[in-house]
Amino acid sequence: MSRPPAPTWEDLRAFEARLDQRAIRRDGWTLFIFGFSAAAVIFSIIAIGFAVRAIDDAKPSPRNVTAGAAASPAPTLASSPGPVTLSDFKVQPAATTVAAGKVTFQIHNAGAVQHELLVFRSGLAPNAYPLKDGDIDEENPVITKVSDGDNIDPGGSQSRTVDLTQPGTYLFVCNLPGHFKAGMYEVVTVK
Ligand SMILES: [Cu+2]
Repeated sequence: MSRPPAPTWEDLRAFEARLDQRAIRRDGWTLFIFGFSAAAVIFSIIAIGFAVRAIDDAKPSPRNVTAGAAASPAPTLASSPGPVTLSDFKVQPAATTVAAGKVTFQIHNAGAVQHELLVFRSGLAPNAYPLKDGDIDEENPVITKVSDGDNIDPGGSQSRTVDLTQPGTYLFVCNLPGHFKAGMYEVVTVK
């Protein structure tokens, strides 16, 4: 039975050195983990950057829009149906879909005979308008006469202010005998 020899100073120093060695290795491992994490974070940032750029490129940005597309912005409604040209036997407004509003425009008779311009508001189709002796029954309550004016001589013009503030369907028509039947009208939609 012999007791193990008491540790000498050398033994203790060697033990301490081993501890130091282990600490150094642990520090190295920590450093490696830290470095790896940092690299992962940097890589993620770069990846996100590329993703954002890919999304940006996919979006229609000004530099991706062709000159032709840029030159044609979203269509806006015309503010007036005029000028309106009357002829034998047509009514031709400059625009058939217009924004609501009170408008003043010129009417020109380019035909060889007298014409007029009447404006009615109604949800009825032109061929469903009430008739009297083959022409539109102007005072019939199912339609609303919005505007009337003097007959216009061939080559003549007239300025007219029409209240188109109420959205709906309007009939621009010449109701001189037989002219409506001859097709002298045009539907104008007010939005
Ligand atoms: Cu006419």
